[in-house]
Amino acid sequence: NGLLAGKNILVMGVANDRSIAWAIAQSLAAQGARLAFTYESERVEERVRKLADTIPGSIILPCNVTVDEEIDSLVSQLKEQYGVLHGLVHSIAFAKTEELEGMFADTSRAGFALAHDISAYSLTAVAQRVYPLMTEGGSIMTMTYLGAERALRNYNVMGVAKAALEASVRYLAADLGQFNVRVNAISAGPIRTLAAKGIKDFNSILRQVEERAPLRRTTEVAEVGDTAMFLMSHLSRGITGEIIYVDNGYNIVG
Ligand code: 0WD
Repeated sequence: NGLLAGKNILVMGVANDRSIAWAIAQSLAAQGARLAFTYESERVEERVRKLADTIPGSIILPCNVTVDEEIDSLVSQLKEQYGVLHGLVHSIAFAKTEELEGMFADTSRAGFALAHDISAYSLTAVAQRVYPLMTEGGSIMTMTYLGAERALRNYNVMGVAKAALEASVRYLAADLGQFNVRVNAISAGPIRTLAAKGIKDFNSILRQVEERAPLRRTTEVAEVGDTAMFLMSHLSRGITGEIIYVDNGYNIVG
């Protein structure tokens, strides 16, 4: 039962119970989706397994997105277990903390490459391998932030990587539409997670949102989860290549 009954969805990017991917998983599970979670390394395996165990019928598989062979083996296991895949939730990003303060102008070649590899290219690396499993049509989504469009203090190289990610969403949507696969992104307002810890002055960013966002509050993860559920469902069938803001309106006033 539910809007996602009978759908198999891959969720990448759960690190702990505060992760946006975890809130998305809750919303998807509530609508009857069958979920496969990935974990980046043994370091987080136990934590992800414990979380996944709370959602009956879900499975967990390893995948560090910087390694092509790991994505290949993920996809072959999904093919074996599910046959057909209906959705992909990509909620992964990384940059070295030293690149997330001071001037963007100081970004190193290695820091730039790493941030783009994990935060932008990984969407394409996974999408190019999973869309052939989406034989009944599919929905792919990723997570982005306003720093893709505006030069926000301290967001630096991650903003440049998010701009590449958002452009990737449009190009992937253009390519995969012929296979009835949609590709979109959610641009979320700031949420206190592990990844957010890396961003300097995060508290003042939250305060600014509370003061200026039209709805006068910060974004709750469940708001992102429910929009992700909509994007994974038939309800959003006419939407592809879009960046959808779930930020209580902050981007329109900034
Ligand atoms: O305010 C926020 N928290 C916002 C986050 C606002 C708008 C967008 N986002 C985005 C982030 O940029 C990211 O794309 O949402 C996505 C999810 O972020 P999150 O939920 O805030 O952060 P977190 O719980 O840390 O999940 C990101 C995870 C990694 O966690 P850690 O903290 O261990 O790096 O991405 C995963 C990992 O689980 N990840 C990887 N997965 C596979 N392979 C890799 C990798 N190489 N690197 C990081």
